[in-house]
Amino acid sequence: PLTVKTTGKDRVAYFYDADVGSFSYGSSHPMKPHRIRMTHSLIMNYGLYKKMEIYRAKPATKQEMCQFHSDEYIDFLSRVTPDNLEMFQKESVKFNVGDDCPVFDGLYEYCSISGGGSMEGAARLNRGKCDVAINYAGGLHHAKKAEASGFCYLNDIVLGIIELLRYHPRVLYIDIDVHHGDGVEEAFYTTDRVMTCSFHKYGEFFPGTGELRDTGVAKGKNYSVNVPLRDGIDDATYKSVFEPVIGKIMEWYQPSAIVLQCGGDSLSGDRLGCFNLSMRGHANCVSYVKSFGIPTLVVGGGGYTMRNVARTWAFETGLLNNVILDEELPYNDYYEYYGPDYQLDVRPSNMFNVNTPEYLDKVLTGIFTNLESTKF
Ligand code: TV7
Ligand code: CA
Ligand code: ZN
Repeated sequence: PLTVKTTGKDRVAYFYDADVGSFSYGSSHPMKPHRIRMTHSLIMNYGLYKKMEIYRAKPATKQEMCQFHSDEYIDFLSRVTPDNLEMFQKESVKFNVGDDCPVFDGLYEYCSISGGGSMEGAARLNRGKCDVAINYAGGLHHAKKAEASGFCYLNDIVLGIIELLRYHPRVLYIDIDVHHGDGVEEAFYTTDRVMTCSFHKYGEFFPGTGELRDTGVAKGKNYSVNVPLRDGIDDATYKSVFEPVIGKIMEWYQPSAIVLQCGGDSLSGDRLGCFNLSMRGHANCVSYVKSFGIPTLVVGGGGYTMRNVARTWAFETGLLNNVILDEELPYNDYYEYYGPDYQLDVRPSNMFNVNTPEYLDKVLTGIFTNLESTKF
């Protein structure tokens, strides 16, 4: 296999729990934990186990979850089941479980796996045991302190960042999911110890937040960056925004750790998304972040066309290990999902790119003006 430019800081710790793929939000629900198992099968059959250390994290405990979430909310998540749901009517409304965030069998266990991977990944980075930690069961960026939202119950990212803050003075959070990373932004909106930067579709799209002018409050003023985008953004256009914005933030903020949310719903052909990124366009964000050689926690997130999420996360895992995966897919447990071509690539479509150069120029200028007004 081809090898890419290395930074000499390439020890990868990959967190995977074999149980995660069996949880189900319900057959008609677009969120499918099974895609994490599909990703894992591709990763293993490409031979990446020879390059990185593979761990099953200890599931997050109640006490760990409550470093961010409220006791009552976590208590509710640990008690509610599809069978006793009728006894929790009042709580279900209060904590926003329902259609987007259904109560399913094993919900609490699923949350503890997702949270455990991000927390243990962060802890390994803290101890200098690895340079990159990966948890594709994480990335659930909408969960709030005492509320489920947008398929997310436990905010594994916030928990991972809290762990990183024990050793790192400044943590940068980058979010390339097509949706706004509202839960992470909100958790750190008033602090300068975490800078958040989300790229997302904005305008008549869930969750409705993430305007250019939402930049943080009090000590956190200008430490939240939002990059609102329109339908159909392609690889070249995304790169022309992502690299200057992240490059500038790296220069100004100089984080000592990074968390990268790799939501796969910004890919072309996603069931819920509306962007037009190819696998390589999406992965360019991972390469660019990796090029800074700073300890990085990589988490999953959205992604609703399962075969494309698995392809892209496998390819990105290759990149993080300095390997360019072969275009021919290896035989794997879910080979039939990848027909008729059985190739690795996720290709862009001919959809129209509504992001005009004038619009993007306005967005970039706005972001740079905010950053330059900040005294670090
Ligand atoms: C990180 N879009 C999460 C993204 C969360 C998006 C939404 C659905 C949806 C839910 C379903 C379903 C769906 C085809 C799509 C305003 C509503 C409209 C619920 C039906 N099919 C991430 C959340 C978003 C649930 N929610 O960033 C069961 O689409 O737009 C909304 C809210 C009210 C609730 N209804 C949808 O990627 C992981 N939901 C089918 C069955
Ligand atoms: Ca985003
Ligand atoms: Zn999303």
